[in-house]
Amino acid sequence: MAQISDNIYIAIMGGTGTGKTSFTNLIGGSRFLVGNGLESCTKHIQTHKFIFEGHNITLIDVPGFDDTNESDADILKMIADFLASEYKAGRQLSGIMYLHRISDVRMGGASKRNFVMFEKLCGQDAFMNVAIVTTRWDQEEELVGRARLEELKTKPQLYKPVLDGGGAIFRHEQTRESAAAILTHFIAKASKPLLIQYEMVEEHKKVSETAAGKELEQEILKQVERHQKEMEELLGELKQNRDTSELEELEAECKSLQEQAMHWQGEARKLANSESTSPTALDQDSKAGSNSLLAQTLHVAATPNLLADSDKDRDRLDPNRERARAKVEGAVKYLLDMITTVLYTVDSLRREVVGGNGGRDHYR
Ligand SMILES: Nc1nc2c(ncn2[C@@H]2O[C@H](COP(=O)(O)OP(=O)(O)OP(=O)(O)O)[C@@H](O)[C@H]2O)c(=O)[nH]1
Ligand SMILES: [Mg+2]
Repeated sequence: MAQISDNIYIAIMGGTGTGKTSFTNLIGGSRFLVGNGLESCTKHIQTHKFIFEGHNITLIDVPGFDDTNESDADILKMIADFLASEYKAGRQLSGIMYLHRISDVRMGGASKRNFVMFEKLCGQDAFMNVAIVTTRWDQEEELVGRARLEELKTKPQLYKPVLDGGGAIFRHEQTRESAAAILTHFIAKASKPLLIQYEMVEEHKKVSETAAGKELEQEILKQVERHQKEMEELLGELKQNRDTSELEELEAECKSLQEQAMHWQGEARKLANSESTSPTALDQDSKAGSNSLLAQTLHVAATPNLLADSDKDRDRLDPNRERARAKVEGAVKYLLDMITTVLYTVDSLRREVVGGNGGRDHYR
């Protein structure tokens, strides 16, 4: 019988539905639930230990960031805490797999964002322990798949930096053999801490102060600014053409934007205060029973320094972090103010219609 010689820890990351859990089930014999729809399936980190060619292997199945229903801040906190405690316990990673569906026509939006977060979690020094693993070859024509693989390998905005940093790329055919080749690759590797492990354990940083935390904060700001632009356009249209035929539609759009603003506000707040997940002002407001959209928006916009209130360790923050945080806070507030302005305008237009001017679609 082969001798069990060592403990090897390998994390599996990547977007939802890329086959992370399927990989663990295939090579490790686990029976974890795999997804069968568009919704992400694995919500929590799950580990599976087994013996492979005389080695004690632990595969760590890590949820991705690209699920719209989940909070990225919560996922980051979960991953960061897990990796930090593994590092403290002396369980260092020998490898990190990043799964990618070769059948994906483009790598945009959520996939790109997920990969950027992955890069920030790992840090360049750990790239040599990364393996990009392409899946779903059965769903793509061979030649198309090969051309796409070439693009993934050579484009600087795709996987080139990881490969240049010493990372490997594998083709996983959903067979035991291809999975075994990947594990064998890692067995020979010396373990290496990830950037986030170093930042959290050695540098005692909070999640929001890590490279991944800052990246998420930038992403929140980007999203809020995108919504501000949408709101500006809406406001512009409303001022130019006081069209009363689409008030319902406009209000629905405001509601959707308000929900988005609340989501990002909640994300920023969770990230800023990663020790607790206190409810957003909207949560509190709806619990208070107020159901008017305008009343809710006014209430939340008027809540001062939402992020600052929730931060118990403010003294420890450096001025740059303070500035970045204040910028997100200000951007959310500005967006809420714009929503309020549109809702006021909608309200006054509606009153004019009810007051006797109704029936005409356009009027000044
Ligand atoms: N055709 C095909 N299907 C695959 C392949 N790999 C995984 N799948 C299927 O894709 C679906 C999602 O696979 P999972 O293993 O659950 O993916 P995951 O990355 O764990 O997804 P989340 O837990 O949602 O993040 C399942 O129905 C799998 O059977 C593959 O190479 N080819
Ligand atoms: Mg899964």
